[in-house]
Amino acid sequence: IEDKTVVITGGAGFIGSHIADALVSENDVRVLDDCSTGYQENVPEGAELVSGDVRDEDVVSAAIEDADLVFHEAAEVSVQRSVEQPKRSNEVNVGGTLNVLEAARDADARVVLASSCAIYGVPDSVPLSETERLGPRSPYGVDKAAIDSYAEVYHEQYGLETVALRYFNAYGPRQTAGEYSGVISIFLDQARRGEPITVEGEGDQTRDFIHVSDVVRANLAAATTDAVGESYNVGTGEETSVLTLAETVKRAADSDSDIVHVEGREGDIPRSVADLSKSRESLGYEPTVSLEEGLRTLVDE
Ligand code: UD2
Repeated sequence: IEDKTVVITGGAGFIGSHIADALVSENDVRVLDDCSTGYQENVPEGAELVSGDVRDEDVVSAAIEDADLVFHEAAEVSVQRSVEQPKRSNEVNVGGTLNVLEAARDADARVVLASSCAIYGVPDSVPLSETERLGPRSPYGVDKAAIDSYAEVYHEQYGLETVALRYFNAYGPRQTAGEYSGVISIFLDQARRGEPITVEGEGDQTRDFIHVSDVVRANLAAATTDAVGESYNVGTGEETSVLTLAETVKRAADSDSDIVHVEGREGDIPRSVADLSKSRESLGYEPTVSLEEGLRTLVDE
């Protein structure tokens, strides 16, 4: 991808800033971010930062007006916060996406959107293929199911080139450890401080942990594929239990932390792992970073 005008919403955040890194040297990159959870320092040199909220239609349309390609990563990503404030979550996640899709229609730009495996909810079986029945269990999941469908409908109705990427559990540099953050950044933080690693419940719940560099690879493939108007799983196909994760993080960080069990989450998803057949076939996507390797490089940061 070169000589394009690229807009990355959420480009000061975790995943968006890594996409910006990958594109900034060969393209005009503009980041739209309100820096509510992102950081200005994450935006690479050479990229333009437009401060603004995706809920603001005028800001979004001005940012996308001359774009060839949009990566829409801006979102309220916390499942827990969506449970506390479902309306706010909808306004950011669904309303914000509609602003992006409308602006992209006007600009005739391709849109690659961040969907989520949260749209599957509690699956009948794993691995999860894209044809699995959707059954979101949180307002966040409902938001992502809606935007995943909007992407398809905008292609069918308006001929917009859209690709929805259903991210599994992403991790890597710049994922912040906090109350609302992903389990890997929390465990790593605990391991480094020598504090107890808090496994919620038995720890037999599973996830498909994908390194952010592989998420970026999937985005770059989605930006050029002919197979638009489609949704694709973006994971590794490897299923890891939370307890195994705790042990692996402890080992990778060479930590003395105890692994303790705390109360499990109500309505937690018991198993999650991606079937990558469709992504391999149509996007030519292939994950490259194993969990062990990804954790090791994260520890060395
Ligand atoms: C993640 C994403 C969410 C969505 C979803 C898709 C985050 C913060 N959330 O939700 O945006 O895309 O995936 O399914 O990235 N856990 C512990 N101890 C802790 C923290 C978590 O045991 O201190 C467990 C937790 O109970 C759960 C698992 O780790 O079983 C993963 O939790 P998470 O919050 O990282 O991610 P998830 O899958 O709920």
